[in-house]
Amino acid sequence: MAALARSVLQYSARHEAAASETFAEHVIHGLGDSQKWLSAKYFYDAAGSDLFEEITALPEYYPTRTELGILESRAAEMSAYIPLAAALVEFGTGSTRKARIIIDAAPQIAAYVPVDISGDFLNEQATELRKQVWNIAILPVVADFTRDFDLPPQIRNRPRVGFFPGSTIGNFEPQDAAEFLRQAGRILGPGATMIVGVDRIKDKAVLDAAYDDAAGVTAKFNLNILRRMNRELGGNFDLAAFRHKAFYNEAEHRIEMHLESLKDQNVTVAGHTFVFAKGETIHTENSYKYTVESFRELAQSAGWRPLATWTDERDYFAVHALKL
Ligand code: AVJ
Repeated sequence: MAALARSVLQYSARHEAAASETFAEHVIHGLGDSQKWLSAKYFYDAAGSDLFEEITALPEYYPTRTELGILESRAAEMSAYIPLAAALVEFGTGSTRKARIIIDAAPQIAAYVPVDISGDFLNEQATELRKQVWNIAILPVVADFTRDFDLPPQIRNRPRVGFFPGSTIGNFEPQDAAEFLRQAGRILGPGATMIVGVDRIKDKAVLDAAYDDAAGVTAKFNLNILRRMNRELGGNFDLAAFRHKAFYNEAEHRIEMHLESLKDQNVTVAGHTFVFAKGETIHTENSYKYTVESFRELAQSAGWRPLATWTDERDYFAVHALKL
């Protein structure tokens, strides 16, 4: 599966992050580039995951509550696209809350396969869910969902429905998003269905505020990556010497998050010293936004046929159903 391994350019901020890189290798690689950068996947240590949870409740951060609203009000319609005795396979399950809405609206689902890299967290979620939903098989898979993984043998003969909510797909470069969708299709198999949540292009002021909230929670979330490097890689970042910067780049249709150095400084991390000029940034995240049409085109380029799209009344977010 060499081609697959090569194709997995997970969460790359600007370039390709080799799938097999360790955190230390990644930091040396990313901070060594002329535009310093880090992969957004490293935000999610325990503190970062808690901060992201806090973000989802912020008044400015509309995606989570908007998507939940779409799922809650349209799940019955989505259910019509889910085959009898299907297995629902969720790519990167931070929480089972969204899948639960689909499962409750689609009693024909016979199995739920949450896939996540964090085994402890996943098993906790599975145990909780088994207490509430006892008529379906809950089969967690501990794996990096951006890489190739095997589905549990128990669902061998079941029709498959992929689920990728949260606009996590926005963290990929568009060509990597297409490659991810292609790979998801290979994992799910012929005839599969896929339900994907995608944040939409909208007014810049709304987007800017969603990623630079008044309470400063997103700033803390962004700066936490420095704290993580200090703790895990023996770094000496001074968190007060960097500031959170987030803006919608209209030409690229993406939110960019950066950490801007407030002075000329040297920082040592992972045994290497990096020079920062005042005003220089580490590019820490891209969050791509799509129109309904541009996402359908992307999906089509990856071999998926658009079946249906559900949105909210403000046209902020879209949930797409696709068929292989
Ligand atoms: C988890 C990738 C969907 O891009 O909106 C939130 C991450 N970053 N605020 C997003 C995030 C800053 C979030 N995703």
